[in-house]
Amino acid sequence: MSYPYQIKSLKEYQEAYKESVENPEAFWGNVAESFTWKKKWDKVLEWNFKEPSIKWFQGGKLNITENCIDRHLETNADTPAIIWEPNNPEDHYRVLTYRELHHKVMQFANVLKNNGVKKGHRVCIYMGMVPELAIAALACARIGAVHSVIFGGFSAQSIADRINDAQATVVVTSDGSFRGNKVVPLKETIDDALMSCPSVKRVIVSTHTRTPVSMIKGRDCWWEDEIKIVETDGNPYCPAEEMDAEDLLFILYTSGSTGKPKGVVHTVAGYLIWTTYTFVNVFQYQPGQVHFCTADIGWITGHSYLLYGPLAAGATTLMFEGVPTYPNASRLWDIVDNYKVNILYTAPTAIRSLMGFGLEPLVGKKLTSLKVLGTVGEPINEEAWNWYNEHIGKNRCPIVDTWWQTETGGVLISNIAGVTPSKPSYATWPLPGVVPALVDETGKELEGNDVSGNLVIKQPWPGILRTTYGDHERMRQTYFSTYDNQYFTGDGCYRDENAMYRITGRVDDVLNVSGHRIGTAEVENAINMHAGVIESAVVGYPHAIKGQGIYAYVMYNGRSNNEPELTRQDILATVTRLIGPIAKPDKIQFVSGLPKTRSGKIMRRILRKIAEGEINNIGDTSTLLDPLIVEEIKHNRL
Ligand code: 6R9
Repeated sequence: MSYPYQIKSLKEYQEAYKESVENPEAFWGNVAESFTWKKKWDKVLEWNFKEPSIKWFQGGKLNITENCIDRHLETNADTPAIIWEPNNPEDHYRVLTYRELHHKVMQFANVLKNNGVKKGHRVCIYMGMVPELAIAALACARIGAVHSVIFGGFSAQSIADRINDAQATVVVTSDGSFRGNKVVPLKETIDDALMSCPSVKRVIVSTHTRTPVSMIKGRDCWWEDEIKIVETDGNPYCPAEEMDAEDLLFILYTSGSTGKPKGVVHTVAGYLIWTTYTFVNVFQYQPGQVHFCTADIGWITGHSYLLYGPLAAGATTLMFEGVPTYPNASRLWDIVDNYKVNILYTAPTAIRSLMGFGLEPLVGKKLTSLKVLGTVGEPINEEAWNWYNEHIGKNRCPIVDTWWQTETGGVLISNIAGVTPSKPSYATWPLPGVVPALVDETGKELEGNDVSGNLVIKQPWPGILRTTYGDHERMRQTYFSTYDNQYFTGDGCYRDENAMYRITGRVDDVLNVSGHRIGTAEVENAINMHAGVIESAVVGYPHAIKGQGIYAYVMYNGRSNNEPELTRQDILATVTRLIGPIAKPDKIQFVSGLPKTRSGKIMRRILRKIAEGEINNIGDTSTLLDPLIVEEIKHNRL
């Protein structure tokens, strides 16, 4: 595999950048030539951010699995595509070559077909980090079904919301998954979810933990049995469905500042090209290297840089089932040494948590195979950046700080490993095709350098979301209505004297807890569902390991009001039941009222300051209905 579009020098970056923004059609048309098409496109790009309507490579026909698998068979069939490291280091690892992956994907694609899945149908995948998850997603793409992967930590209620929104007809799951010393009963959670999901006709269950599960006749079947059926059919071949460039590839739900999570939609050609282009460039991937992205496929980082980007580039991608601290804090370093990992891509929260164990877990670890380190998901503080650089990269591996979002499909702003300069806590410069700008509250563009504002993007790049599933107006409202003709990221940002970008965090009501996006409104709605809760307000506060913690102010007058600790536990259980453990508040403060304006709006600014501990710097409270409540809240602050 060669990558003619791989940028090799600062000069090449500057040239590519200029060409890509001045003449995007010629630039991306040229990049697209390196992919496998069943029919080439008629028009590279057509767009307007008003409706919004964004179409890349219209008229083109292709299948992403031919790009991720088939095209590597001729020369790289025996190259490992996926290396799987189990949760328990004593268990057997697995390697799937491109040839084996091809076979397994086609087999499971036939299983999906046998179970009534057709092009355009939505398939929900709820699994742990096992190769079957990758196989299931690719099998959907093979036959043109739209996958919606749901992170294994979400509750039955969250799953049901997502399944119903997408009207999925089939669910693929496992009996359970292993995470550290826990067994997560996935099928049981699916059973609970499906009590309110009439669209689901079939559940395909793979065996992994051998956790006892209920199997409902007519609805549930075993993955292994279904594979046997297609094996005895004798013909494992499954042709790759011919897809339009703009056909749906997948839906991935993500949190916003209002309402329920929305289904971000990515389409086949633009997503393929963006993830591959950014993977090969940002990490400077070289054929034969082993790429280790620690993200779960349940999040966008796993979709783009564990699955699609690396496979399209013919890379070897390492998939790890467990967690960085099990059985001990040396685990990631053992994996790096065992498989001679060349690229390690992880989140600042993982780095900070491992930093907390000191240098002992690094004793005897070589880490000499590492060439490039990456971070993603949240701002990285300088201390963590320096530790990563010194103790993991041994001051010889460039660190790429990659800024992007579920909605952007792949990285938008990042240094290019070893090619463009890095700067601790800066994502630095935009990649080719990306035109960022900073605007003030009124939408006025802030020109020049050394300025801070809200980050917007002025032109489409191939990986931009196309819609929010089933509700296009919501896409317009959320991303294209705040500022005219610009994609609004929701992030605040500083541009330094060298035009390098430093992302400072969300400016909307979205929290980023351990690199996971959580809407404050979602958490509030869950807390308010708890019997006895009158009202609540949720804000973020700085947390040494998670980046942000969740601080909830709760008005409660239910039963056992005199047992606050029990009530706290009950509220946590309610949030876990409705969303999942990742949304549990770190702190719950009971209050007798919330600071509100005369028009009834909660003054979050004040609550945020108190949660951050800035109690002497609250600002103006004169517009409050009841300024005294602020004194009470300050006084009882946790
Ligand atoms: C890929 C991913 C998106 C939000 C984004 C921003 C934050 C991501 C970052 C970063 C600072 C980075 N974010 N990468 N902040 N530096 N390198 O994480 O997608 O889950 O949708 O989150 O994460 O706030 O807006 P997603």
